[in-house]
Amino acid sequence: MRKFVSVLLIFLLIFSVAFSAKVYKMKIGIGYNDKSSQYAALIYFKKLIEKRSNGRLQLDVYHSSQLGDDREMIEGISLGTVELACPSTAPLAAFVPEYGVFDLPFLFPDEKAADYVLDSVIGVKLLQKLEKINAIGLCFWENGFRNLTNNVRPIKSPEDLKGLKIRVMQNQVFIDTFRTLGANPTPMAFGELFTALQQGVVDGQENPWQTIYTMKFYEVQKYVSDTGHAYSPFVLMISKTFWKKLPDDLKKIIQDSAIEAKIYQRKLNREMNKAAIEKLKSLMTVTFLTNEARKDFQKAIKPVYDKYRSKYGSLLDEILEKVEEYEKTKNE
Ligand code: KDG
Repeated sequence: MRKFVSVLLIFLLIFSVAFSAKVYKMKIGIGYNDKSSQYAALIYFKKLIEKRSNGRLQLDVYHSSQLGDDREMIEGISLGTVELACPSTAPLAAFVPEYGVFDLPFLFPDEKAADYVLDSVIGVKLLQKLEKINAIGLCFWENGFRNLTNNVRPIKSPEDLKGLKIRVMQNQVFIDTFRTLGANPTPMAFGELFTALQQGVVDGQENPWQTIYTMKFYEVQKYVSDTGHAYSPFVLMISKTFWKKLPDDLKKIIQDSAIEAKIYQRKLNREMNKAAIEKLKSLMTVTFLTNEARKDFQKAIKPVYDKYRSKYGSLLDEILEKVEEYEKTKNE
């Protein structure tokens, strides 16, 4: 009898180890390369989840659009063919229109204001809207404030943009903004951008400092201006098809690690942006806008706000109120 019980116990032990050791494999693809803060943070996230789950969670990270661009990654999440994605909010607006609100120019005065809004209930509600595309929104990371590069002339005022062909993300707010400024906006996937700049298909593009540096856009662009005209958040999301299969302890590991990696990513992103400005000074002609020129840009894009005010309605009001609240707390 004793022998039977011990054999049974051994059997149960082997069975439970085998059962609990089920491995959940995930992949994620991004447009940026392996020099970006986004890639570094995904590796940080990968290490956290793999260690905390004792290898039950495994993540493969693909950079440089190897799995496709933001849009394809979002589609992959919907279909359940990729497990994770981290796109900019701009292409996401084609699937969940509310996300287009972040592309309104000069919405946030600085990065901390963006954190204040995105980490508030406004952000939580927006993440919940991703259920519509079969996704669970984990949290917001940062792509950052976007600056304008081109190959024709230094941009010192809105007039300088007239007639320039500028690649923009695939998003109507960006198209309207650049059209309003007199440029010729050309929506294009990120993976095609370097070659388009090199071959002169477009005159310019807009992206954060560290993107201009790490993607080597300075090799094919002469001028950059610190327009900081829009702030792009990244959204870290996971396919609901995959999420439903996960045991609760692994869900918790993913959620907690995503937040920890967010803190790491935002900090690194800001440091890398600062460092990139310094490096770009010797590689391109860098123009810093005067306060007056910045105001001229803000005035020139006013029609874009007027057009989208009714579309984004109370969401835009809520964001603007929150930004005001942030300004007050900042000055206290
Ligand atoms: O990995 C990030 C890219 O896929 C994309 O979001 C970059 O801002 C971007 C752009 O201009 O397309």
